[in-house]
Amino acid sequence: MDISPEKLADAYRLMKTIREFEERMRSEYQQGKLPGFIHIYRNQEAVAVAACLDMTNEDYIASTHRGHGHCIAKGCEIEAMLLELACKEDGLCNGKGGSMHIADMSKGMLGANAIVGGGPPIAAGAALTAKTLGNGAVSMAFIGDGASDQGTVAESLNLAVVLQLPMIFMYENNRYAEFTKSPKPDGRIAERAGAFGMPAEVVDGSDFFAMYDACQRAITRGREGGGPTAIEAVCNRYYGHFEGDPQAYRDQDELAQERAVSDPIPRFLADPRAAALSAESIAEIDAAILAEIDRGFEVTYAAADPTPDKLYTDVYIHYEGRLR
Ligand SMILES: Cc1ncc(C[n+]2csc(CCOP(=O)(O)OP(=O)(O)O)c2C)c(N)n1
Ligand SMILES: [Mg+2]
Repeated sequence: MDISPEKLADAYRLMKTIREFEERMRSEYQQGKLPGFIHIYRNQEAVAVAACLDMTNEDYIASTHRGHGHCIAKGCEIEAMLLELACKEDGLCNGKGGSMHIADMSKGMLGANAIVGGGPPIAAGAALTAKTLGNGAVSMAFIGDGASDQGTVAESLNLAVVLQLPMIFMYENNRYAEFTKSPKPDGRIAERAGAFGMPAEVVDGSDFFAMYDACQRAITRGREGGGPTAIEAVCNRYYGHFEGDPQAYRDQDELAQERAVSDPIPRFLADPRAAALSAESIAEIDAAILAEIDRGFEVTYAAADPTPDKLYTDVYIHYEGRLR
């Protein structure tokens, strides 16, 4: 596996940004300062960052309801995201998307999705666009273990194989769907995807380096016309399903044990391949992240809400000159 010092620093910066961004969000949310409903991605950061590190704005991702990490990893700006999550006029989607419908077409981020299993058909459509244009772009769908059983996912697996699409099925098996523990052993999700006729592997989703290696291979295969790939990233859902869920249904000893071994950030820093990052550069990156988040919240709280006359804008798209 090959990773440049710049990419290594980027990987750390992005994982740490997701962590700090969400921890601050939780705290603001608990104080009643942010509206809506949020799902925290903690301990899954290595998946999003490894997945998007080698992507450009021409590549596509379709996210889930647990999408903050996917957005940040794909390059969405922190301030514009915060404005969106607070439903402000200057947010990424003019305050109309919020956490679960945030999108940034300029970054190839096709949207979070409140419909479980809603992302893969969108990502398959984007992969068909890339294949038709022949531009070497790839398209990735993030899919939860719960979502993996949806018919939309099976249809997308089928289409991706039939059409040999440049697509990656990135399963995030955090072993929980809402309040229900997965009845399936790890590996069953990849096995099913593999049965459609694509390479499918199980990877430790808390190990950034293993994830990056698998993603590099899948992305290269897609760019070179090799068709779709599935990756089952096994990870841990650190917090409850949504912010405020006390996880009373989880065995607390098991949860404590899983939390301790599955934090991708200390695991990344303890890996000899991260040795190129000096303590000074880590401290600099950390300080810059906190300053960016502070500034983002300052701007967000001072920003205007959309005015009532905006209620009926952005409802329909007008395909002027294209559809008649
Ligand atoms: C079609 C559909 N069915 C049910 C729901 C309610 N729901 C929201 S999240 C969720 C669980 C999703 O679990 P998983 O795919 O494992 O993702 P995770 O929350 O673990 O990231 C469910 C059932 C929904 N939003 N959409
Ligand atoms: Mg899950």
